[in-house]
Amino acid sequence: MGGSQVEDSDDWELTGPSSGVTTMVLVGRTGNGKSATGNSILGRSAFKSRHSSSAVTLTCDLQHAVMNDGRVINVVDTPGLFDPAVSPDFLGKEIVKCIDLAKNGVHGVLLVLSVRNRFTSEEAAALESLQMLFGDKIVNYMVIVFTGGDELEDNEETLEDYLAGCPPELQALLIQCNRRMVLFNNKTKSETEKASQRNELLKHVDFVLAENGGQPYSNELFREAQVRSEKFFNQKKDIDSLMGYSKEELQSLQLEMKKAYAEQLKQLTEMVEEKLRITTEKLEERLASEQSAREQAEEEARLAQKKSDEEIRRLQERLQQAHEETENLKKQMSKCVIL
Ligand SMILES: Nc1nc2c(ncn2[C@@H]2O[C@H](COP(=O)(O)OP(=O)(O)OP(=O)(O)O)[C@@H](O)[C@H]2O)c(=O)[nH]1
Ligand SMILES: [Mg+2]
Repeated sequence: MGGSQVEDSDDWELTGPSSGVTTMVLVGRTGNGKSATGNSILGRSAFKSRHSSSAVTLTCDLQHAVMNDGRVINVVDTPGLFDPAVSPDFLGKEIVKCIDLAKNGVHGVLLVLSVRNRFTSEEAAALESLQMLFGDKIVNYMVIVFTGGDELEDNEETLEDYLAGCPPELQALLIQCNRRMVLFNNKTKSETEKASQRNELLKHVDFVLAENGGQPYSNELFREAQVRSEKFFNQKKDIDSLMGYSKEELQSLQLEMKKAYAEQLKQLTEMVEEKLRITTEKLEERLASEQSAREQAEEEARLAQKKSDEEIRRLQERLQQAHEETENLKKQMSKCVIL
């Protein structure tokens, strides 16, 4: 299925308003293994994943698989959306695309981290942007996927060993997510290992869903996209069932419907861009206030140092003075003894 085409009839069946499927969105820094993880979950090479110094996934894409038990899994792969190099324009459009693909709500947000890369403060900031844009509640749906399970195994390390030395930002994140995490080896050829890591992940996602009253994650952006899509879906059905119209008339109706859809998409993009602008502003404000607090602390430390330097100088002077006085006294005493 060509996952990203909204006009694709297969997509409409799988992401259409009444479908009951599990939708998971992969997020995380470029190169952390999002696409490889998507492929492991789906059990096929659905997304392009390879070693490259530049970003491999350039746009959001939805792919699906039917599990052995009949369960339908949707996976939305994304580029490194909140990477520092991403322009706000691109980010806005890709987020709208992602929302559009997952408009029935998200059952699991899979934050992909790699045990091969250190968790950076940039990654922590990216996560903060995600929370600001979609609301804090999104953390309730988050499961952390650590890729590179094979490399830990080669070093005879467990995930717990690895986490023992991880930065405080990551420790805090793990607590926020109630330690919902799973280690993935995307290189494994073992079918048993593939099934076991996938089942562990799905167990977390099902648990998250149960914890959230069976309701997938949604916010006003998703609701907006859903209302729009339902309207489009119904219009499409109406046009498909029209009788007595010529082929040209039907084509022109379809064209109008698509135009209206594009217009609504534009409105949603504007909504997202506005939210992003506010998010960026808030982050900048916070960074600026942190910077000024840091500068103030540095200034206070500098003054304290200056004060202590002066104190030391004064003490040294007093010591010198006392030393001189003692020497003088000694001299006077020796004169007295001679006399
Ligand atoms: N050894 C090992 N390598 C992995 C694992 N998962 C992913 N990789 C490798 O990591 C590299 C990046 O993987 P991708 O799946 O392309 O990463 P991505 O997050 O989708 O990257 P972008 O699409 O650029 O955002 C590839 O060379 C993968 O083969 C893993 O579990 N073990
Ligand atoms: Mg990718």
